[in-house]
Amino acid sequence: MYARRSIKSSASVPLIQVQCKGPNGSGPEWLPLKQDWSSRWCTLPDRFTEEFSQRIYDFNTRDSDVFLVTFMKSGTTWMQELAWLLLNNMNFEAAQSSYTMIRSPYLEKSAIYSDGVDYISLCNDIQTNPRFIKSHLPAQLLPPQFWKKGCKIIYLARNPKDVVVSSFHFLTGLDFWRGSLDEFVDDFVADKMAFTSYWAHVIDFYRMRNEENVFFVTYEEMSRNLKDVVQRLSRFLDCKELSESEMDKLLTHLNFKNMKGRKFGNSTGLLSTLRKTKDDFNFMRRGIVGSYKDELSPENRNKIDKLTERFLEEYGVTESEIFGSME
Ligand code: PPS
Repeated sequence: MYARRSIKSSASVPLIQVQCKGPNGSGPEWLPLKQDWSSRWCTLPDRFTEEFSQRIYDFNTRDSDVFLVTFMKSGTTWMQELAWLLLNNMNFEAAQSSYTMIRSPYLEKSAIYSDGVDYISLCNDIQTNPRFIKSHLPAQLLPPQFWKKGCKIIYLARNPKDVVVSSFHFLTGLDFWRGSLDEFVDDFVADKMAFTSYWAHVIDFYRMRNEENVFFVTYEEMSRNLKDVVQRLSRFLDCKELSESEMDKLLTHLNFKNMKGRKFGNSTGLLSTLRKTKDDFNFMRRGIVGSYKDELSPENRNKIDKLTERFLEEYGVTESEIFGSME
């Protein structure tokens, strides 16, 4: 069902690549997207064993489930906080008394962190509905039931240069990465970073964006007009329309500075219980569009842009069609 191969990378944890061959060897036939899946390898920590893949494959969904799928550092936690509140009747009190990452668990987290918790079982055993589960897995490695049952999926994408900068700081801060930014960019464009290929991850969902159960949105749209995203998402999730004062309260709650300042809005504390973090580590780093402009050298930008051009050419899509202009 799954092929795997080992790769050499500069990451501080061993990585492998996984491909979904499907039960008949021709890829994940349960996905609405029909294409040749033989080029879709996903880089993952080697803790993503055959047995682990099978457990994800067997994961039972419920009709009311909502999943949030993102490539790492795309604004997942921001969207988790927003969608969790919509799905939970705007319960700000609960949102202010536990971490977003606890209220909305991470399906494959046990393959990343070794804190002794079995997160697949944890997701499985949630008693309340709807469950709101996060995953960084690409479409073909997600549980087939997502698709067979038509569960609601929110897909959040962020432009690749900001993803690289944010990932570099995050992985360095958590000691998952010990090299330079130049080496990091090289590994990213060579698909030697966890969850890459970045573009395969994004484009597959972009091409499924008109499926009834898929809500495709970008970090850039959230930054430009969060109110509009809230309204569209609320309709997608069949939530009640927000009054003006509820909307104002929600937008204030989701504001970067406010989230950063709240103990349970900022995951820095929680992450430091999972890994030894560097002294200057802060999960809520800059929270802007275009931080790559003052952090990536022209050479590194060029490498990522070349990857983008090469990849998107085949699909006749441009980066600015997906993310809007970043100039
Ligand atoms: S993770 O670890 O993959 O789940 O990280 P993820 O949550 O996807 O991404 C973290 C980045 O999102 C930024 N962030 C926000 N931006 C704007 N507003 C709000 N409220 C917000 N919350 C989180 C966070 O700062 C990381 O981006 P960078 O560029 O590193 O600041």
